[in-house]
Amino acid sequence: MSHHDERTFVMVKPDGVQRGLIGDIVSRFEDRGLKMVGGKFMQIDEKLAHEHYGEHEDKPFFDGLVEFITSGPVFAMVWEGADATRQVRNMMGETDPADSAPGTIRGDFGLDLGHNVIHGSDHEDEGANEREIDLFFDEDELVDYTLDTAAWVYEDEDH
Ligand code: DAT
Ligand code: MG
Repeated sequence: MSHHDERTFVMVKPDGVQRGLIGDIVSRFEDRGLKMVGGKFMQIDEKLAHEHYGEHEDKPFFDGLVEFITSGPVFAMVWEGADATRQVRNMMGETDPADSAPGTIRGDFGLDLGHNVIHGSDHEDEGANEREIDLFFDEDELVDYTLDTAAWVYEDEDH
């Protein structure tokens, strides 16, 4: 069942927390059949923000992005499942909520590029999922367990 154990890093951003969207967003991933293996309610400090968004440090929006992501609590998570990184990105929609299809998280909950509710590891950036998981979680904060519904989500999973 190794092809069911891809892990990806996901985070409800400060706007999503303030707007009470943690539950809705968690529900979407649960409903999809993904398995939560880590979750942490926390506030990101300047140093972690710079590490997490390092790829954008030369962009004009970087300072505003750091200010926003450190402005209030976030809910950081690790979700596991088949093709998890790409599937989560598909469920998130486009970077700009204004370009995101209805039915996606950003398309349903956002209108503004600077307040786009959720972060998910980039599936086109090889290894970004593992790097971001390592940045936010210690190994002992991730839980290995069997989700009893997996046999109904995956055809080749044993009952
Ligand atoms: P994503 O969050 O979809 O992976 P990204 O990695 O390109 O998008 O950018 C990280 C965040 O930076 C994004 O969620 C919102 C912000 N951002 C991206 N492009 C921006 C822009 N042109 N102006 C303002 N903020 C931007
Ligand atoms: Mg990105």
